[in-house]
Amino acid sequence: MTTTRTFPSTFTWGSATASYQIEGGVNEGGRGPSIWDTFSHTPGKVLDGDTGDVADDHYHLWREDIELMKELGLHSYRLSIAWPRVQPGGTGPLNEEGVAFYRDLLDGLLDAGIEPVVTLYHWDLPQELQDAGGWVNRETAYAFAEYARHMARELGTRVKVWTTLNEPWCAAYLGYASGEHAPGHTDDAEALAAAHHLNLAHGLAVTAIREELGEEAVCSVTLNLHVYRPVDPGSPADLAAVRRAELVGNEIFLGPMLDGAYPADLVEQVAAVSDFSFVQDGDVELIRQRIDLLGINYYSTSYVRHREEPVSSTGPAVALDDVESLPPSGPLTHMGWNIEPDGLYDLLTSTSRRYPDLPLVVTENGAAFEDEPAEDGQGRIVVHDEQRIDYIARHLDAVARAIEDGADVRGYFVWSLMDNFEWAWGYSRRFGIVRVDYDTLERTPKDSARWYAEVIRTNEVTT
Ligand code: GBH
Repeated sequence: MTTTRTFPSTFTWGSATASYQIEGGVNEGGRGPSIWDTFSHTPGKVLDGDTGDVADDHYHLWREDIELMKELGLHSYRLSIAWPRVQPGGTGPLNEEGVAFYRDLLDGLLDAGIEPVVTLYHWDLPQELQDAGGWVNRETAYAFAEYARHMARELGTRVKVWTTLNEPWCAAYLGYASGEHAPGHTDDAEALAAAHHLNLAHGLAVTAIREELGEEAVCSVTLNLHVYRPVDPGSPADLAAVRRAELVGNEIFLGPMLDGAYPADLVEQVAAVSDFSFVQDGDVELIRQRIDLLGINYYSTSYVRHREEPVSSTGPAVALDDVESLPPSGPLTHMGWNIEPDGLYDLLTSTSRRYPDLPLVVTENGAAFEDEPAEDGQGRIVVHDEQRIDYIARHLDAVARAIEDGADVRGYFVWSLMDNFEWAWGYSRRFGIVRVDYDTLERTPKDSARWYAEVIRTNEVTT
């Protein structure tokens, strides 16, 4: 039995990347160092010592990459700007050559009929700002707003959709609590301060963009909202554990950004870690700005339960010593994440019910699998990535069902357009629908790319 679902005629089909993961050219065109340059060059931080020095060399090959997007028929492309490329020190003068790079790239996209969706922060903080404390320092939020203002001024005629931050959860908890990401700190109190200052950065940036561009500008933020499932749905203790996980994982961002307050039970829950004294009077008013779209990145679910004997975590879980996360089970992706399309359905329908006037966009969804490139007999490389097609198809089916059931979902962006630097996993994990050969930098569309082009062309998905 197969099911075919049709998407609304106005649905936006896209794919996504991020600057540090694809650009390379780290010492070119006046770019300054970012925390990911420092981190990836620190032995032991990234698998196999991989760095973003060359990555996909998109800095030089972007014209070819736009051709690929054209062949796919993408409506839209989600990219991020490397802050240290356009403002090397994080404050102070702009680097004209860096700004010109993005101006040319955006013009190339617009000429190809592809609408750019621009993220201002996908984790590559200028190193100089880190030297002054990074996201633990409140000043970083103000620096970010000035950078956003510059970008709005410089690129505002080319960019309609702006995203302030990508996944502040990762920037705060992986950067400052687990240390898996740059800057590699392991201090739970720092992670909470970072989360607040990222929230503040978002609000101040939205204000700055609107001051520059007026109501023309479409402002958004992208969150990796977590779907936590109770191990025993009949257990009140497990349900309470889900709530605690949601507070630290989701509500710490949704609360101030969209509801106008940090939930009281969140503040209470983290009390042993932090007194929240970094929140100043009036901050929440600065953070809570109207946004026009909410970006959601979704990959998998987590199963949690109440833990009688608290265990202190060395991972990203802050103030969750009494919440146990089960190891993922069932078929897993190459990241070790479980595959649960219904999690996306639940997330989209519940978020849309909670914020009925806020359109949603799936700004990332996709999967790493161990692709096995082969020769097609005529010397061409082929990648039969059936598992990736199956993953994306089932998640698109979930998106279509959510829309049928009333969720206001406007678009979907596959992560990722092409294989790239997968953070702490380096080049060992491939998310692309286009293969990148890291010796030759050659791009080869995988079967999933051809399949996705057909989804876009027909505006429907069959599972
Ligand atoms: C996104 O992060 C990033 O925006 C993107 O740059 C990245 O390449 C892509 O996804 C793929 O990783 O840790 O077992 O509890 C997603 C990061 C993935 C972090 C899911 C939390 C929960 C699984 N998130 N993860 S687990």
